[in-house]
Amino acid sequence: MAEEKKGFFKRLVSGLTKTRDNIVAGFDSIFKGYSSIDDDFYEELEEILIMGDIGINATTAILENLKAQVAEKHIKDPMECKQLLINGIKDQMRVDSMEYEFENRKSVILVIGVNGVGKTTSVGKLAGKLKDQGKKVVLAAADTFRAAAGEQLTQWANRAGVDIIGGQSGADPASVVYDAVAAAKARNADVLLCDTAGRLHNKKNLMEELRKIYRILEREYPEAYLETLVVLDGTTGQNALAQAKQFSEVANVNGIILTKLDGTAKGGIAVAIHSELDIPVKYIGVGETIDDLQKFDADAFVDALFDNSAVQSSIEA
Ligand SMILES: Nc1nc2c(ncn2[C@@H]2O[C@H](COP(=O)(O)OP(=O)(O)OP(=O)(O)O)[C@@H](O)[C@H]2O)c(=O)[nH]1
Ligand SMILES: [Mg+2]
Repeated sequence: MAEEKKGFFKRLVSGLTKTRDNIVAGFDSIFKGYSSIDDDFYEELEEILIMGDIGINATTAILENLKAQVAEKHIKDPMECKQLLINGIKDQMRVDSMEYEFENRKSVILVIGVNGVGKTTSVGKLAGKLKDQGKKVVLAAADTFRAAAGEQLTQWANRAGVDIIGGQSGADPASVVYDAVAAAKARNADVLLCDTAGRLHNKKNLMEELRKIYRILEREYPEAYLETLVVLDGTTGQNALAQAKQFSEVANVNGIILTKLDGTAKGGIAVAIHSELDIPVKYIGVGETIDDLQKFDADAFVDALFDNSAVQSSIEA
């Protein structure tokens, strides 16, 4: 387990190289380049954070927190700000363990998101993780829109070693969920994981479809804890933030799965999403295989994003 975690951190670190290079290069020049902490120093810091896709809200909050600490601790040396800054971001990104309650309860996880962001892949990976924890998992193939969607999810079900319900294209997604609930109950499943279609819905269609699904879940499976996760593609930066916002307007979104953090220069968007929308990033994806999904770990993530020395020591370890 510790080995697996270390391996994942390495992949995260290498995945976020581009993001880190952007931010850290700027950091180094500021923290070393300024001899005193003044307005120019803060302004340059602000610019780097915003350029790193961290977003206006989060940047403002991070800087206010830093300024307060600088005043309180009478800090004079800009170099001392670096660790304060990193720690401040970690604190802001920490996810309460209560946020993973669905992992401990009988639950339904509804996975939504636009086209191609990695919903089906994430459902497959998550199924594998939960199965490894000894849970009985059932998948609902409620993407009935794309012809090959059922087959794609069936492959993931086989990889993860879990059951799958549905998959006939053209069927009503809500009726797939209905059947899947019946199967989950009959098989005494711990987790029912629902993949959904990612076609670009307009808001009205999406709302109607989700409402139908929620109604079935409420009526047929009231004992299950309901978790709605939005999948976002980490390479799309500010666009991902806009999507999260739109989904949060039509559904009660409990968390984010942020995918494709391997190789993106826009990894800072995780901080923006968390701060702007107050929705925690609960899982991150760093690749296409079943092991490439992990719970979000604020310390590991922020180190991978900002801290060259933590990154160095992990690679050497
Ligand atoms: N590099 C990388 N690729 C990923 C990751 N997650 C998903 N992908 C790839 O992204 C592509 C789309 O993934 P899907 O899971 O099919 O996305 P989807 O949201 O289900 O797509 P639709 O059902 O068509 O809306 C696939 O080629 C995946 O292998 C990730 O974390 N890293
Ligand atoms: Mg899909």
